[in-house]
Amino acid sequence: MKNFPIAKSRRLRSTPYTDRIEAQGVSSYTVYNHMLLPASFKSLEADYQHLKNYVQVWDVAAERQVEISGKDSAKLVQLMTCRDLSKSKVGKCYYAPLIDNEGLLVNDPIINKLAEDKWWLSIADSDVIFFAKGLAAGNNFEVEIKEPNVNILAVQGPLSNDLMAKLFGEKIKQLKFFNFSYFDFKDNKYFIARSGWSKQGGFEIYVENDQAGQDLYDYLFESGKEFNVRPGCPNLIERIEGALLSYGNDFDNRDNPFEANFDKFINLDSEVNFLGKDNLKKINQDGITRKLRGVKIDHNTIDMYCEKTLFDDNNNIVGYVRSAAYSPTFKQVVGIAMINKPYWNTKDQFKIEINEKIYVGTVCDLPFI
Ligand code: THG
Repeated sequence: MKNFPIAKSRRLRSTPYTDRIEAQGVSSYTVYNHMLLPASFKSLEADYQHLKNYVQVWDVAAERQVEISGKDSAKLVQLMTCRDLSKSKVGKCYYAPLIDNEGLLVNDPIINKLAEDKWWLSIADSDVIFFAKGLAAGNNFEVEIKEPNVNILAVQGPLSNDLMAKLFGEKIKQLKFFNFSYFDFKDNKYFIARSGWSKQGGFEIYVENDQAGQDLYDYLFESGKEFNVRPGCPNLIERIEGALLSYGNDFDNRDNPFEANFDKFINLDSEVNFLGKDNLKKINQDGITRKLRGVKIDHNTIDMYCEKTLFDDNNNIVGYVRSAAYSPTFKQVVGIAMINKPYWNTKDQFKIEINEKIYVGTVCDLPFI
């Protein structure tokens, strides 16, 4: 597949920060929730090294919010996820797989509990809002469902604490992982969570006012000079090494949550009512026949625009690589693959074709780091 330009239109939404990242030299985008999501600046590898050593500001407005509020909002949110939210607390964020009636994955949002009757589902790339509206209508739930104008700025990397404390005060350092609170900066209040799609630590600022967000963006760069701040984005290499899963890439609506390693977020013994519960119980009893595993391949490049098939020595299908990139840390290609039983054991070997040549790879545990 050659590089191709994508035509601009209203359907392909820009963000309040697009002009800024364009001026700063964004070098590629992906499309996520019908919106531009930057994919690289200098290069995947240069961005990766910088993210692991300094601090980056990310335009992740494409992580859209589905706001569910009203009397039956808790019931609806619980109906959509197999994670037991009955003991959930306001001020906390919950990573939670969304499941359909068949027990298959719909999305893997962070669920933010803003109040007993107000929730933000910070979604991955699928149209959760229609799923939620359909369920609300079918169940006669008293809820309001909308996509509010929220545009997240993520501040990620080992120096993110220092940069954020400089703007929002030392008390932001006390914010715990997957908790959120409100912090002031220049007459504006910001919803800030300690979270983000990297393993380097950081925060996510859920910006509700475009102008305030744009000003904040500029202040982050002005104040961040001493920390070598740069624009960045979710980094393919870093997120594969950390096993941060990507809906549409690593798993989709043809996979169940056991296959995608979501076991610790599946609460089948709880009292709560959620979609697909009986089917998940059956899947759990029968056992799965494939699951997501790490793979290492003895090569220095791989181009991913579709699944890549893995074979054994007799040309039986071992599985499919779903995301992969060259890792400067491991000096080989690392990837996330759906591997069939019985080929899924650590150190099991397979063959893969890349650019018309055959290479050898091995199955390994996730995460890599
Ligand atoms: N932040 C926000 N919204 C998002 C994402 C995000 N929406 C889209 C996408 N990312 C949703 N998917 C994920 C996947 C992984 C994590 C968060 C969102 C994640 N996982 C941690 C881990 O695996 O180490 C912690 C999970 C846990 O144990 O609770 O952070 O990034 N706003």
